[in-house]
Amino acid sequence: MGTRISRVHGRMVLDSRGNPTVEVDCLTEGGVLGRAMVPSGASTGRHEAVELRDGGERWVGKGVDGAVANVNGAIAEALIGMDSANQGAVDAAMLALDSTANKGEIGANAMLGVSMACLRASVGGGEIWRHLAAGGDGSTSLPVPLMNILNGGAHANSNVDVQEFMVVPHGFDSFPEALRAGVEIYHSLRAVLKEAGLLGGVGDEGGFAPNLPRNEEGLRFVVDAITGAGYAPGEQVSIALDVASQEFLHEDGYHIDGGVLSGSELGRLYSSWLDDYPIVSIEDPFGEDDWDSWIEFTQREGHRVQVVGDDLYVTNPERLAKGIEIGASNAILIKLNQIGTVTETLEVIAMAKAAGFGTIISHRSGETADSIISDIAVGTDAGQIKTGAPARSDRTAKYNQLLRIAEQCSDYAQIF
Ligand code: 2PG
Ligand code: MG
Repeated sequence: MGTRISRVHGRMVLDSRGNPTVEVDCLTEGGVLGRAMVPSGASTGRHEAVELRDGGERWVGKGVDGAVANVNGAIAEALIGMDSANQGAVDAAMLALDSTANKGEIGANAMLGVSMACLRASVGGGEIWRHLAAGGDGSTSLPVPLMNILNGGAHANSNVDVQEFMVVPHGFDSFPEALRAGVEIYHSLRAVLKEAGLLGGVGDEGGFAPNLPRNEEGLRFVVDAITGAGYAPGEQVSIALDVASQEFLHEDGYHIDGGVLSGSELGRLYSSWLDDYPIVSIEDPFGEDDWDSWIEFTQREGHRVQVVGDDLYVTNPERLAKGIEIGASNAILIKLNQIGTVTETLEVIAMAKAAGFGTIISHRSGETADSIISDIAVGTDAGQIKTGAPARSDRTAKYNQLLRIAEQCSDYAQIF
């Protein structure tokens, strides 16, 4: 059987922040090589699966020798001879090697590298997005990109609390046209910030990273950038935020704009932004365990804005089931490395869709040239992708893969 796994080999490579990460080669008996690289977050959720790091002084504590050794040892031993085309069995075999609930022994970075490499190997020279669509309900679409053009929070060395100000080019007939709008707006924002004397460097995801007097100023600049590029805010291009509020949640409340707010007060601040700006999506508006604030806000505003759980759900089926049951949000951010295998990721996507939740396939702030999330977004008909600014190769790799896929699949998701 040509798709049988003949070799699994892990190695350390570097990610976009200059930190070690795991790359895996999966070889089949038919001579096909599947290769994948694992991303890494900065504003990580407490409930994410474990990313195994060596600690100590080498690589500033971020070495992945242990994770690589697990790939080349226990995982390789378990997988050689298995059929790479049976993703479920491959992932189950890896899960069986780890007795913890959070992949703390083998490491989610080790498992995910193998899981993705196996998926690549199993399609041979074919397209991953087609393979995934065939294994699902067959539907595909090019996702609406949530493009992070202004970086703050843990991804920038600035005073801006909100982590991501994104533009959402939804009012277009095709993905390439939508992408062009996002790119033109990115360049327009550069000009707007330069004019204001605020142009400095960029943050981890390629967006500009100015200091601003208040977070709301970020919204104003983004609207100016949209109009400056000649697009209609709200009609053609709207705004999405990732507040990543867990990062500024302390014992006494949410520290934002120099003040301290309760969850209800923070929700009211968002409501006032919704009144004044064309915002279609807010991610992690509240902390990862502040379920009550999530429910209150989603009940009040869920009809007019997408409320997205990232740190809240960490792509975990149990946490998502709870959120669906209590109405904590109406959408989920999907990150493969939060849960650690392709199979579990696909299950969470299916579960979210069945509940009528929006699904956004996402990169991490520490990325690589791997563009598998583009294929996953199309092949699962997720509708949305979040993959940073249209700048820096680690981010543009995803947009460029979507441009390639757009030559074969022309449906642009109609969201918002
Ligand atoms: C997020 C992500 C990606 P990180 O919070 O959504 O933008 O950031 O990878 O640092 O968790
Ligand atoms: Mg987030």
